[in-house]
Amino acid sequence: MSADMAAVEDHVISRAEDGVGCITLNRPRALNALSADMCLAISRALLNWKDDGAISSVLIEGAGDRAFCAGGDVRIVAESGKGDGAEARRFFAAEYRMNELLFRYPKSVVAVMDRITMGGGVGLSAPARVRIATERTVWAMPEGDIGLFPDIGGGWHLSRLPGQTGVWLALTGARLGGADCLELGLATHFVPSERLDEARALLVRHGPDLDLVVADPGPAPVCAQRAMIDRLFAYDAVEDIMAALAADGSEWALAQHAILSKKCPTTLKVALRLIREGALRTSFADEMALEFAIAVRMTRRHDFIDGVRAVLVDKDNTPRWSPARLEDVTEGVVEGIFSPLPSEEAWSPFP
Ligand code: QUE
Repeated sequence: MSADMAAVEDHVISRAEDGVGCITLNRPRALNALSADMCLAISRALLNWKDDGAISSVLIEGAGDRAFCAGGDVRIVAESGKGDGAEARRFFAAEYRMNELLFRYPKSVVAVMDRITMGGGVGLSAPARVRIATERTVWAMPEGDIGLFPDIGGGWHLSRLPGQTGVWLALTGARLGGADCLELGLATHFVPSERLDEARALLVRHGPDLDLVVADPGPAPVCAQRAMIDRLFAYDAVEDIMAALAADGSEWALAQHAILSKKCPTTLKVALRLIREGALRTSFADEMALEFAIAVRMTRRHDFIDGVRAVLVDKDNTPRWSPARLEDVTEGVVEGIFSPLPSEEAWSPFP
């Protein structure tokens, strides 16, 4: 085995433990952010266990004490986007194939959404049958900060959340805690982090029945905002949402307006259209094929290159969006980003 292979294998640990296939994202210094090779390693384990009679369920968790999974290796994707984009395509193809495999996986998958669960981490957890949040969960779709878009099936998952909460989360990048995740259905169970070891032991011995370790997370802050979210984010044009927030004038609405004013304008329009269209879609594989086309376009645009520079490389947090104003993101630009790829470049799921 080459040194490179060993390093990649180390970033994903997979092992069978008493009938449970355990996958650990093991790249804690990068907040367990996914690389193409990590997605391939996870997929290989899932495919091996799919028809293995000795494996009844799969557990996915993150190593270290900071994150389940903070997203994808977007620095490498941005480097690729400056050039021929080949590595960016390899990354998204592998990540979305893994997402789609999880979505239709025939066995129970359990995702432990302890601590940071963002972007790629949402893609790993949202399709899982059992989604465990804790009091340390920090959930978000923050792609508007870097000129990307809420991918990993965001058009599907976010459009199926209650009311307009998916639109609010996609556009503002709002962070949710464990109680909010349970309230919105992003999590199916709330388990105090001190009981995660017990939860793990229960899974191995009894399958995914966690009644003995769940707890009441207390009030979900999002509940107090639901009426405003559902009223002010109900539009089909980002400009209309901005106008509604400004006209409302409440402290909360103006805070959302200020947040949206800093996000990548093209991301905002792409995200809203993706969610409105995603609500009507009937095939998750179709969703991922569209998101792959969008990802190929978005990662070659100036906004993504400069967004990654500003947030993750130089850390000055001042990306220069182009277009800088919502009204200059024309229907034609968005249409081009959404247009299907030529068939020889199109994404396809695992057979
Ligand atoms: C917005 C994002 C991402 C982000 C920060 C944002 C994102 C992402 C990462 C990330 C985090 C840790 C890593 C890494 C990437 O940060 O998508 O490689 O080690 O993947 O404000 O969309």
